[in-house]
Amino acid sequence: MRKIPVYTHPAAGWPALIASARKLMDYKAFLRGSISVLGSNQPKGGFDCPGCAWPDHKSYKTLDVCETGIKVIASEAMSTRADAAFFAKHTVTELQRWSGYELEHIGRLSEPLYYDAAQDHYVPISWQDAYARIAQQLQQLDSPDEALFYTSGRVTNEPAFMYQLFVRCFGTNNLPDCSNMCHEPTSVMLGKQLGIGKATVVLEDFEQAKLIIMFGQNPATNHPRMLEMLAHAHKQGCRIISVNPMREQGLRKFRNPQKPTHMVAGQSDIMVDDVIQIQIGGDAALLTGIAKWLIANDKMNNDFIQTHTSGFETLKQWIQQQSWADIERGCGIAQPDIINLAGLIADSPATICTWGMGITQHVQGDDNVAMITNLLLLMGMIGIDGAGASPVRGHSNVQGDRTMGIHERPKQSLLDSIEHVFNHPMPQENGLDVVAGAKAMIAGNIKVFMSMGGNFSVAAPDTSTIQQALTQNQLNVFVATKLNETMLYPAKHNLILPCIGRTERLITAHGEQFATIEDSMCRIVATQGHLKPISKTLKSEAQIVADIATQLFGAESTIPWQAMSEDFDVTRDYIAQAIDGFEDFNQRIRTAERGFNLYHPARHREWHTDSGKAQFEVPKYSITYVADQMANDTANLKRSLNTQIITNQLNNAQSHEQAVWQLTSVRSHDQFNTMIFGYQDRYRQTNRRDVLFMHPDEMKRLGWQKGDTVMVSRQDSHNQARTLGPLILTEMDIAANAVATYYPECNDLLDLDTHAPDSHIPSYKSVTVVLKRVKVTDKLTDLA
Ligand SMILES: Nc1nc2c(c(=O)[nH]1)N[C@H]1C(S)=C(S)[C@@H](COP(=O)(O)OP(=O)(O)OC[C@H]3O[C@@H](n4cnc5c(=O)[nH]c(N)nc54)[C@H](O)[C@@H]3O)O[C@H]1N2
Ligand SMILES: Nc1nc2c(c(=O)[nH]1)N[C@H]1C(S)=C(S)[C@@H](COP(=O)(O)OP(=O)(O)OC[C@H]3O[C@@H](n4cnc5c(=O)[nH]c(N)nc54)[C@H](O)[C@@H]3O)O[C@H]1N2
Ligand SMILES: [Mo]
Repeated sequence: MRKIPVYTHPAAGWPALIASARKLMDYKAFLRGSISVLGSNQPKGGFDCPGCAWPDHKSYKTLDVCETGIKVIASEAMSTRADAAFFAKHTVTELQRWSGYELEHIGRLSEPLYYDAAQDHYVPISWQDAYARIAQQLQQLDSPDEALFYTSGRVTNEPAFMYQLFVRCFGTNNLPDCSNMCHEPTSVMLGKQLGIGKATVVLEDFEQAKLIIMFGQNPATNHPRMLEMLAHAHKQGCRIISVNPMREQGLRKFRNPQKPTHMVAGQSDIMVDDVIQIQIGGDAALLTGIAKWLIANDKMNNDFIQTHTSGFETLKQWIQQQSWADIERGCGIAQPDIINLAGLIADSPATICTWGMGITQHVQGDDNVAMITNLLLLMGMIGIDGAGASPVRGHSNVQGDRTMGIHERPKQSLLDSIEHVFNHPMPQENGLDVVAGAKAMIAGNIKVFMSMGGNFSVAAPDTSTIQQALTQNQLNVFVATKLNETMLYPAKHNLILPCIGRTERLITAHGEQFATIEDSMCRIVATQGHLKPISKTLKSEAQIVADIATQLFGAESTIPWQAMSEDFDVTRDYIAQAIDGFEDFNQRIRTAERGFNLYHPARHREWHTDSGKAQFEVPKYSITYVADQMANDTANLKRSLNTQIITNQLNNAQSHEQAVWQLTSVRSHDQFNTMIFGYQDRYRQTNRRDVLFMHPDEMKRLGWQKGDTVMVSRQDSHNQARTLGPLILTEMDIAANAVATYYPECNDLLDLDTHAPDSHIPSYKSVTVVLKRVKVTDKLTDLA
């Protein structure tokens, strides 16, 4: 039997609020008034919470804010500044040794900075000089394709639209963004299969669903506002199943901070009926098993398949060829349990599948999304109330940035439309995404790197190699609110341009501006900050883009860059002309109560696909891909990674398979991506980040104990050994042969060549590793 100390307190509820309060106290000296928190996700004039992309509650009557939101807001709203005095005190080489936590707490960037290599310090520079340097370097390039323009999903629609326009007018589609590391398989596969790469559900569907299956998602930590919806659905009799190698404790029970009675009486709602504790990377195999049973027992929606889909026969044949033995081996779940789940799906009149990074961040990420979509199509679960596909996006405007044209592989129709509206030629060649862009930089083919938010090198695999490559560039430009590691590997010319954040007021010559975002369910809402900007020197992202464009293109430019940055209505009028679905944008955003929904053709069973129908897709990889990989790697590792570590491990293990593990990476409660707020992960009961989660039964099998120190090694795609550690062994109810650690510290273990074929998403959630137990002395000594 599995004995695991479980976190018994409900998610959210008092412990969450106390933790937030403590967080607020930590930040108290820095937090500029509770007004920022109170203003978020509120009916009128508030700002959209930068915490995540989950939609606001439809009533907007309650204060829709959560622990994650409070931390993210506090991080931006702190009044400590990383100003010129701070940078005069610390060299860049010294700052390279600071942890993510330390960098997070130095405060807000407050003036433009230039890297002075002679002194190894960041020093102030005027905005005008900064722009002049940028324009000069961009003009010197042999080709616009030698520049790479990254975007992180915090950027609101209006500046995002201006940024992609600027980049394309400059002449390249090199617009990688954090989506490339996040929901790219979703955008690619839903696009291919349904004709649109976005969720088919709206929030109201969760009230009518009878079955919700959550694949590879941990909402208690990452989308806490989703819990209320789940608890509500559950109360209405909806079954909720989580498919996850981990039994995430935060999902067990939920106490609603919005309900005083709940809190005082100590009541809680149960949220998850069952956890399917799948092998890492086993989702496509599980979904194949489910489909196999549904087809064999004729439980599909034949009318829907007939009328609306294409490719069913091919998929059916492929599914029939998959054996139950392979299915079980591929996902680690026994046939009767798979059939049980298939039975629930067959009986449910309204099923929603939600998914997160546990589905997308694999070599088979595209296949995983395809198999979820196949399942929904088999059952006709798209285009009816209470059912559909619900990818849950991370960054608050990652979906909107894409809609605005931040895309390295833009649709021809988008390019044509922008070209027509601005009467300016657009580059026609596809650009570089994160993986291809990072590789081009490492190969020396990129000379200029510009980053609109984000922490490129730390978020991507091969962190150190990218950081070295950054130092070889001619120019790096960072538009940001906070200092991070990527800015500490300066190019020949290196600039930090501090910008106004989402919580702050944006006042231009045309008065106070509001911006817009698109949530995970295609709703466009307004966002307007309340706080006085941390420094008078800050500029808005839109202003920075406009100024660089003006400097670079000069008076010849026919595009009114400055007018767009000063009056977002002007920008919105252009968006209305250039981007589908934004007709009468200015009027609709003002008159609609809390925004409007973009038209979603697949929701109305209109299929804008190649075949004109919804498309079944056969997976590209074998459903035993991960299991085979582990078996092969055992042999390969023994042969080519002929180190003490591996040989000892293999000799000690009872069988080769037991020596090899599948490693996944997860987020904690006290971080937002690469921004590390603290070291607590309440639901997982740990207060450090250098941990390796493993099941206690597995520790016993190895004769290891919690608290032991381990090194994690793998062989990368160039047969080179990579090692991470020392990490502290920590108990977790996680599948056998699976281990987990925190993102982003593990990203040097991962490489840019291990990614999905179409979407190019890095395999952050599954790599084969071997473990070595060590004793921590001056030099780590082998204990195995
Ligand atoms: N507090 C907080 N909130 C955040 C963020 C944050 O860093 N902190 N980041 C934001 C962003 S950008 C994003 S994209 C979202 C991410 O939100 P999630 O998608 O919830 O992110 P993760 O924590 O990376 O992983 C989710 C789950 O995948 C599971 N998993 C791992 N491997 C597999 C597998 O092979 N199969 C299955 N089925 N499950 C697997 C893990 O156990 C984990 O529970 O959160 C957003 N919200
Ligand atoms: N191993 C592993 N790696 C992963 C993942 C994983 O699960 N495992 N997840 C991946 C995912 S899902 C994502 S989305 C990426 C995240 O990748 P990124 O989006 O690149 O990373 P963030 O940490 O969100 O970026 C934080 C920085 O953004 C800047 N910033 C914050 N707010 C603003 C703003 O309003 N404006 C501007 N201009 N800048 C701002 C600050 O300087 C801050 O340091 O990481 C990916 N990497
Ligand atoms: Mo993300």
